[in-house]
Amino acid sequence: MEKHFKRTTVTSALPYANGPVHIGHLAGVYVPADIYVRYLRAKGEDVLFIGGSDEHGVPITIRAKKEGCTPQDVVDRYHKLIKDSFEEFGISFDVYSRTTSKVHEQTASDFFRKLYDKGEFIERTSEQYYDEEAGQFLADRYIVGECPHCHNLNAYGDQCEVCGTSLSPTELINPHSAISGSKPVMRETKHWYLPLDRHEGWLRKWILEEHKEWRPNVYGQCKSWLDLGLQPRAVSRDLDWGIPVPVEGAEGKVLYVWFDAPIGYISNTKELLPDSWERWWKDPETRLIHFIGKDNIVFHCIVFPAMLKAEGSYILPDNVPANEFLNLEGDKISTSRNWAVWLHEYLRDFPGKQDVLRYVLTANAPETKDNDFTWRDFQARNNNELVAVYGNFVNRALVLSNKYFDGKVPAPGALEDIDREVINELSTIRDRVERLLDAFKFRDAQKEAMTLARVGNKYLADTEPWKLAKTDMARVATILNISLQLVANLAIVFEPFLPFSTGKLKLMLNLADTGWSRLGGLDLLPVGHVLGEPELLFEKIDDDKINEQVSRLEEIKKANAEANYKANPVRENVAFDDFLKLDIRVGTVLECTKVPKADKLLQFKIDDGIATRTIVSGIAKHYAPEELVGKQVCFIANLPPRKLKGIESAGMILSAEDHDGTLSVITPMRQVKPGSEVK
Ligand code: B3M
Ligand code: ZN
Repeated sequence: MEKHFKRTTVTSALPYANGPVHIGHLAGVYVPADIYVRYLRAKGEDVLFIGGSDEHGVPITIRAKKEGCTPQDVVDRYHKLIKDSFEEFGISFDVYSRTTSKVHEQTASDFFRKLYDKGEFIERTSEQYYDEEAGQFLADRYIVGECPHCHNLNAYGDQCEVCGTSLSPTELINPHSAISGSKPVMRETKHWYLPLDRHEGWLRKWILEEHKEWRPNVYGQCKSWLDLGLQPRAVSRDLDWGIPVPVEGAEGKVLYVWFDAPIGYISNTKELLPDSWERWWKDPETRLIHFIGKDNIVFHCIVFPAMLKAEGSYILPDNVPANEFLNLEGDKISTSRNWAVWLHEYLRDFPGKQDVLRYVLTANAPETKDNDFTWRDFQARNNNELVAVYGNFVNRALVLSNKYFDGKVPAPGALEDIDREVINELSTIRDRVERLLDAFKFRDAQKEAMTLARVGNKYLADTEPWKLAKTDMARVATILNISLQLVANLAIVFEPFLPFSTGKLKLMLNLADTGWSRLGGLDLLPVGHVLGEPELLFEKIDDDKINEQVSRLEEIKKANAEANYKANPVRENVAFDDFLKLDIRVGTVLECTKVPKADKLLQFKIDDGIATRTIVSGIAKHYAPEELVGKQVCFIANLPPRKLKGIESAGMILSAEDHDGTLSVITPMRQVKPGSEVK
């Protein structure tokens, strides 16, 4: 049975305040969240939309160091930029605050303290690298050294990007600090851990049994985490940027950014509603929904719920509609490679066209799989859908009403079949769109709305009222009355998706109130109602504008390719005989599975022509194991075997590494016999 809720708390991921936001953020999190919230508000439901900037974490401190300013300077700058971008795109937060706010520091600190007092943490002492020159402990990523496997001199403390092996900093040969360059020393340090293993039982039941309705990507990710077994997670760090751990003897330690950030949702609610915030977080009749991207699933579905449960007085999320990623012109969006469409730049190049981007991003929403944004598609959707269908219909209905009825809504007469078809279509629109929005299927919901505009456009094209004007004014009145009612319905159904154009349309219709419940009605505009001035709702985008964007991206691509070559210059020549020493062969993948407790490793069983060979490879982030079964791969057959996570690996699978670090397994162009040599 459907549970009844009194109100809904909607959160959207708090973006890191160390860079501007781009179309990927908008498509994956903020536009869908905003559509949902606007829809609930239009229905008259009680809803709160919480946003804010995530202002802690190591990357912010690194950025500050690089720029020679303080972390506070960095977050001040980007918090403002991000907040402005959201406002300009109509993301209708009830509150947009930040994790450096006083309220948040207090809230997060109290939250930690409560869990600490309840005995919900465990304490562990471990040895970690310490940079004596910089006077700080080093996060794994900030230790560099020689890879013990392939001898790349610039391997990171968590991974060698050349051979793909997961590392821990203690495995590096000749480690040094990426901050000062000095040789770090080992120091003991104590941290607090959230023992997720203790929570595994109820999490399994709650997610795997009680939330089967979650999106398959979300449910699947949770299941695979749970099946691997949960481990305690450190919730503190040795760092001088963040919220101090509120416990004696914790000097120099702060809350881990992923501990304090989700509490930010609560703090920001508190900041907005100091007296009634608890209702939005603790009342079982409140429904909590987290909008996030797929890289945040584990934190919102496992870690944060465990924190809330441990605290004891909070509700848990009812749904976490996480999206996959949006690519740009076929490539992964990347801040460091400047491969992105930044929101502030879009607005500079396409002023006033916020809705066009909202529309295109929803039409291509990465709801079930990664999706692609291309400028050609952007142009086509604007010109062929918004302008040619929606805009055209609205314009014709209004201009004709002006021309024949002096800008007043005419009275309808007897209905014909073609009218009834349109009215039928209208009578089911509300149901269809609601069903989709309630299921977080924004892309299909918007498609339904556009279908209604198509129906209107076709209706006018088929009935041709401009031809009837000389002979049958009563018929023209009926057609235009129905058309105008359709236009008014479009103003309701598109409001969550296209708020700016809807505002404009309402002015043109002189329509003040549009509750969602009136959607589907034929009486939105009473007979005799005086319409406003018609204007163009959308305008065509010409080739020049698009070509500019495409060539900008081409230049960035070229610059990135050059930079990549510079960073990875072709190595010095080797003797041909040395090359011949390498025995590279083709094998067929018989089995492929994840290696437990190693998020980067896959274990292969490979038919190498004479036997079945086990190879472990660090490509788990790039492939799902089932994708590789049955495929042919190339591997080095004569490397000495080595143990990885206790598994003996006999060889190395070859992959190509893209500029962004994405790995692609090398495979022969035609099927060959397993064991064939590569030369
Ligand atoms: N700042 C990560 C991200 O922007 C992180 C989200 C926090 S949500 C509480 O993807
Ligand atoms: Zn290596």
